[in-house]
Amino acid sequence: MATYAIGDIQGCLEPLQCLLKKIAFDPAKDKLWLAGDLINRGPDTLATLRFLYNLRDSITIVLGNHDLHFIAVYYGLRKKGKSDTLDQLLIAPDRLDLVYWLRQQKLVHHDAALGYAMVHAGIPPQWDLQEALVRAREVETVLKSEQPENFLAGMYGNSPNLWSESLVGVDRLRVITNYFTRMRFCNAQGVLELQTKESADAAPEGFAPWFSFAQRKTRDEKIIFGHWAALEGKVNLPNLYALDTGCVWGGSLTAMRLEDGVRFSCNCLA
Ligand SMILES: [Mn+2]
Repeated sequence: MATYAIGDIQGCLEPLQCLLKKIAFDPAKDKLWLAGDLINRGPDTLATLRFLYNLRDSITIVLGNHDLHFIAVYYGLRKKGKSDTLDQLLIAPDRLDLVYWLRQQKLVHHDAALGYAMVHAGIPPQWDLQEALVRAREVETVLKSEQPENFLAGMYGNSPNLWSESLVGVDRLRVITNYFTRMRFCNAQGVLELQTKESADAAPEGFAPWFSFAQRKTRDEKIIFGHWAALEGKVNLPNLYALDTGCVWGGSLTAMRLEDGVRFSCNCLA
């Protein structure tokens, strides 16, 4: 029995199946952690989501920005983008089950026994793991409620760019969601910079990668994350495991076995 964490799949079913074959994944014994962005941009969004849904009892998911985007489009609260590959999924007869399943998923996962946390983009430097889990729960509660529409409609936007306990309503949920699903660069206080998407050394003036601050409160926690393909799976800092190796851009799909940190990968076609 082993637990494998896999980075951004983005609807790339063939590389996913290649990877599961390579690790000899057995859903009866093994567990799969997915770091979010399961779907969109890639060629097989619907088939990928169905494939994962059928494995759901063995899977732990944190949602990424693309997963949330799909949910918002499904509810008619957001327009499809030019590069979206959501068409088949949006008209699939089983879409209701698939959306419902996605809405039940987390933004931050922590397994104390295994000693790992997982999030799609990152955890801002001013939050310890306990606070991150509490903040994530706020969004998760709304997302799985009977009426997620108000949140989904107001989820988009780059402000506020800093968490404050005094925030209320959708502003509060938006900044939490941006930290966990979109963040790359911020400053030591946690002010977000959401424009820049290049590699870690491309930080805009006054900002740095979220994980780089010496006083980051989760620095002693092992954190698995995806979202940032330009890192190419490398962070070179302790306790950080970047797993987005850019499959949808022609890179590779990566799995890490949590018990020993060994990585496996399959190549992806551009
Ligand atoms: Mn992402």
